[in-house]
This record gives sequence, structure tokens and C-alpha cells, in this order.
Amino acid sequence: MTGIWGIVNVTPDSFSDGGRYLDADRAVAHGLRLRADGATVLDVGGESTRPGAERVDPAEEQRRVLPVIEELTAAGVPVSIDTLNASTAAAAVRAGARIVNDVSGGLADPEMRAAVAASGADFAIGHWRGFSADMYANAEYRRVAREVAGELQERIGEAAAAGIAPSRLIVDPGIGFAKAGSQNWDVLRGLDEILALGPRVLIGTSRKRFLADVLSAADHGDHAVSVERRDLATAVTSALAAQAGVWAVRVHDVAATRDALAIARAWHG
Ligand code: PMM
Repeated sequence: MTGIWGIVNVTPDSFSDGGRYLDADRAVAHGLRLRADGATVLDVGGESTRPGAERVDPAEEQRRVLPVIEELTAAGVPVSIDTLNASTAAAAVRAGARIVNDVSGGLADPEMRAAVAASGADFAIGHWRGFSADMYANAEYRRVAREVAGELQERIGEAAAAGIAPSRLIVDPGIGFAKAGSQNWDVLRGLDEILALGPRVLIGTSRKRFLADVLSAADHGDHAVSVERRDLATAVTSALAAQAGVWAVRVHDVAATRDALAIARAWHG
């Protein structure tokens, strides 16, 4: 059965004067809600890895995520840490995280692979071609899915060389990372190439711009592309990805995706 990773972002709320503990409490409550909705893993992040986002100091990142990881782990929930930083990955695993989710696949921080190898955690490696500012300049492909698979194969080899067994790996083609609109659809259409690599496959389409582009074209731009419309689109792509054989999908709205996956399963009997 396809797993559902629920996204727990621990980034400061500028409208809150409650400070760090309130933010952490809110993140824990949100995580428990996603767990009740059917999340199999909670993916906790303290630095937005979204295209265009500002970098955050690792010490600040850790101040944000570690209390949340400790509490969610104490509540018995499997946690992954979404980070580009080796020191945060190591500290998160000490706090209870079982998976390190690095959208750069180990490229952003030269210490990452060794940190993950030593930690014993599983390692989710994304397809990535550089930090946000350069990302779209690097979106040049001839055959997108094949090239993404080829680069992920290199990341798998590097992880293996660092002592991380293939059974500990999860690969993610990095939807929206160094890929412009239609290139994301090329990747999804070519998922077999990613699946053929061997490790478990994770896909994150949630609320991403390539979905909003399609929704906007569908109603000729008559209505704003709300979060609700993006979540519905995400449930559809997640069900199709599940049908294609992915191991897990990473989403904001766990309940909608849980329902979509249940309907897709019913279809297949
Ligand atoms: N996308 C974002 C962040 N982390 N991790 C994985 N494994 N795959 C993704 O596609 C991915 C990710 C984008 O940021 P968001 O948290 O705002 O969705």
C-alpha cells in the first residue's frame, strides 16, 4: 500500500507573538492531526527547500525542528527530517527521526552522506541541480525522465560508496526542482525509469506550481487557484503515482490523498 508522508513545516509564523514554543506546539498538533488523517510518516522541516526560499542557519533550523521531532517520536509517530544540512540530519536522528530527506540527494552538504551512514537512518535522495537561485537556469534536458534517473543513479552510487546500503535508500525525482512546468509531467509520465532504479520511490507534487498552471488553464484563469484546488489536484496526481507503483507520496492535505488512494485501490479491486 502506498504510504503518505504528511508535511510538517516548522517555520516561524510572523503573525504569532507566542514565540518558539507556541510554534513547536502548533507543529506537533498539526503533525498529530496528519497522523490521525492517515499519514504513515511525518516529514518535519525547519528550512523551506522550496524554489526561491532563503537559507536558514543550521543552528536555528535545529532549534525549530528538534523539539517537534522529540514530541512526535514520543507519540510513536515515524518521523523524517527534511534538511539540506548534515548537522541537522544527525541531530534529528538523535532526537528520533528515522529517515533523512535531502532534496539535494547529498549534494548540498559534503558531510551529509557520512552523517547519514553513521546515523543508521534511511536516506531519501532527491533529484537536484543546485540551489534555488540557479534552479531554473539548470532546467535543460533532452529526455527528462531518463536524465533524472541517470543522475539519481549517480546519487545512489555515491550513497553506496559512503556506506549506505541500497535497502536504506528512497529516491525522489524532485518535482519542481530544476524542472519547468511541462518537464514535471515528462518525469511523471516516465516514472517507470525512476522505478527501475530499484530503491523505494517517493513523489512530492503537493500544491506545486505545475499543478496550478494546469488548473488555471482549465478555467481560462477565471478563478484564483486556491489551496483547496491545489490539494484536489495533488490527490489526483498522488493516486496516479500510487497506481504507477510509487512507495509513498509527500503531501500537505493527508486526508484528501488518503481518500484518493482508497478510491484508486477500490478501482483495482
Ligand atoms: N518538495 C519540497 C520540499 N521537500 N522533499 C521531497 N522528498 N520531495 C519533494 O518533492 C519536496 C521535498 C517543496 O517544499 P514544500 O515543503 O513547500 O512542499
